[in-house]
Amino acid sequence: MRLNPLNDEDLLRAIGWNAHCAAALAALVNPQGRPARIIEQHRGHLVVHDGQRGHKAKTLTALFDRLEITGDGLAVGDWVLIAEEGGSLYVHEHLPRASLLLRSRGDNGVQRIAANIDTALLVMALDNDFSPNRLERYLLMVRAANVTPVVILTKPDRATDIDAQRAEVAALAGPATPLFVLDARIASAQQTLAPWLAAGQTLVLLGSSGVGKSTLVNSLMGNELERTGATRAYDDRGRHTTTSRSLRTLPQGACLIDTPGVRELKLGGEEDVTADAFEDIAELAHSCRFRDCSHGNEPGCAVVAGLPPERLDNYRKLRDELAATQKRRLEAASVPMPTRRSKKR
Ligand SMILES: Nc1nc2c(ncn2[C@@H]2O[C@H](COP(=O)(O)OP(=O)(O)OP(=O)(O)O)[C@@H](O)[C@H]2O)c(=O)[nH]1
Ligand SMILES: [Mg+2]
Ligand SMILES: [Zn+2]
Repeated sequence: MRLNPLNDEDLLRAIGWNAHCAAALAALVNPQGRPARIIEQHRGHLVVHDGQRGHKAKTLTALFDRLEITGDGLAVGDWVLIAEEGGSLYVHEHLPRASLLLRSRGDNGVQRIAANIDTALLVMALDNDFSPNRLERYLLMVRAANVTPVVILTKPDRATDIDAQRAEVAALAGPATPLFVLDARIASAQQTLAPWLAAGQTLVLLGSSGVGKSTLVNSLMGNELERTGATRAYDDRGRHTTTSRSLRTLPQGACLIDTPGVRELKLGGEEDVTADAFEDIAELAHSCRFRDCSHGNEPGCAVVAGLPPERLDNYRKLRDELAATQKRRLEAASVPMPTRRSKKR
């Protein structure tokens, strides 16, 4: 499909269009409409951006149904094709994604956090928010989606022991994962994160409420665009100031998605605990006596013998949670769709 000259690739690049998008578009058999990106998602409508400006749009029923059947749905960051119909703008097509971040919701469903993400900025504060176990979950989720994690530890001015906390996180995240300690309120965050902020890149901010995600957006924008909120004095917990996900373009060229703080991150079910977070277990497991050792009560288990007890606990917890999530998702997928007749009975 030829792109509309008023909506050419240069304009789209400003909202993250890249070679993957172009290939996805070229692969469509009979594309209807012009490319745009979902930058906000509301109850009754979407906001899509075509490279020039944002528009309110609705999803065409046919597309909605098609996605529903496959258990999919649209997410902020998705690329779509839009076209007018009867005076309103509709999303007609959904382009295949390069990546999708997922988490489990309480009701057995999954929440699509954001799509077509290159880098996830995992933000954790060095105050009472500090929890290496929680960060481990984020790392798992992000790696499962083939998204590059960058860890940002904020509020150094509120830390109990920066060096020890940093070392603990570095050991957990591994040498390949960039790790920064920075005050989200200061402008030098722009220089620190410059390698990830080039045009064509899309980043998402993830972390608890009150850790400074929106503050960081403002520092990167050089502007007070996002609302921020003070944390509770007695426990440093945030007040859930940001309430919806939104994508914006940074002066450096990249797109950044701010998200509301998550109370508790439940794994989406796609993760691989051993490969993506516990390489030390994978390594030790070669020496277990039994090849299918579950690192429980088996004799000769090298993992139980070699791993610090806390790390072993966290591993078992994540592994069991993941198994339960996968089982639930499998069960949900095998429930036949209710037909009209079976509903009446
Ligand atoms: N002391 C200190 N305060 C910070 C730092 N970074 C952010 N803050 C403050 O922390 C509070 C919460 O920041 P927000 O940016 O609203 O946090 P958020 O992660 O967006 O929170 P939600 O939108 O609720 O998910 C604000 O009052 C910020 O000014 C920091 O490095 N040090
Ligand atoms: Mg916020
Ligand atoms: Zn074992």
